[in-house]
Amino acid sequence: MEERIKKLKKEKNAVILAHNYQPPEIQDIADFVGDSLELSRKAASVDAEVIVFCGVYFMAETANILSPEKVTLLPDIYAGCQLADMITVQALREKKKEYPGAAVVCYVNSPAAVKAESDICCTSANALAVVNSLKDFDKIIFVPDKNLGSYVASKTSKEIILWDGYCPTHNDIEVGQIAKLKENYPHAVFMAHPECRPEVLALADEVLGTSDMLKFASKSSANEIIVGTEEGMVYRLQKDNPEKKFIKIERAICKDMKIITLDKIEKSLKNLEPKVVVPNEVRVKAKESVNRMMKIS
Ligand code: CIZ
Repeated sequence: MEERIKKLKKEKNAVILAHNYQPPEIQDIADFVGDSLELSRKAASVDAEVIVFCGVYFMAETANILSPEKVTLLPDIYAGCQLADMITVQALREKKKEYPGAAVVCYVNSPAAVKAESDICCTSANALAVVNSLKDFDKIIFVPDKNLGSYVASKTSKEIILWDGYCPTHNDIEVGQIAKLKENYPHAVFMAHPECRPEVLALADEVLGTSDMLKFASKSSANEIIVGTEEGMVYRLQKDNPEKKFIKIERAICKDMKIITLDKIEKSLKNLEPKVVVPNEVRVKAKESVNRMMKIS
């Protein structure tokens, strides 16, 4: 199947992008593996007509926002994001009415229409820098992840109005699980994703998005690292740093990330479906919000 996928890729002038949370076999056949923003930037810069985005819906949307001239395929159109589904444009408009003087910062894990309705987008890696860059605003509506929002709130002097959204995979990671792992691996460093709950982050040696986890792991002198995020990341870290031991958190699995299969990639390349297309009026506004972020990081 891998050979057939490679052949189809050539025929269609396509490139395969895989998120850090994708299953091993998908990461292994991808041309690039990374976080959602790295991949969308790659989608925009690469010389290909077709992007096969192995990730979830909002990520394929972001790729399409940045490069509408290319065909963006999501091999399973039902690969959604429960966090992104916890906000709608209508609900955000209501919240804006409640806080008329506030700026809206939206985490990249949000629908394109919510990005279009926001002042600026952010990732887990740059959320604090983005919030602090808004010099004219003391109040920020931060959507949709309450855990990332409260982490930012703990590091800034601005007032952060939280949205009641969360990533179930990260939110379900429990203090007890971390305590047990720390007991079993007393010399391990614990790095946690800011989508984890505050009490889990309180136990972390480092709070990092996936791109920064990779940088940290390669530079750190620690030989054992507990990885407080989705388990696909453990595969990526182990592959890049074979001499170190990476310890996963049991049950930290995003089911949506795992519904992409080699079989679906092959079908998708054959039929050039299912496509993700962001309507132009949404795309233009969402791109402004993404571009403002890119100027900062
Ligand atoms: O932006 C991404 O790719 C996500 C969802 C998380 C991260 O930290 O990379």
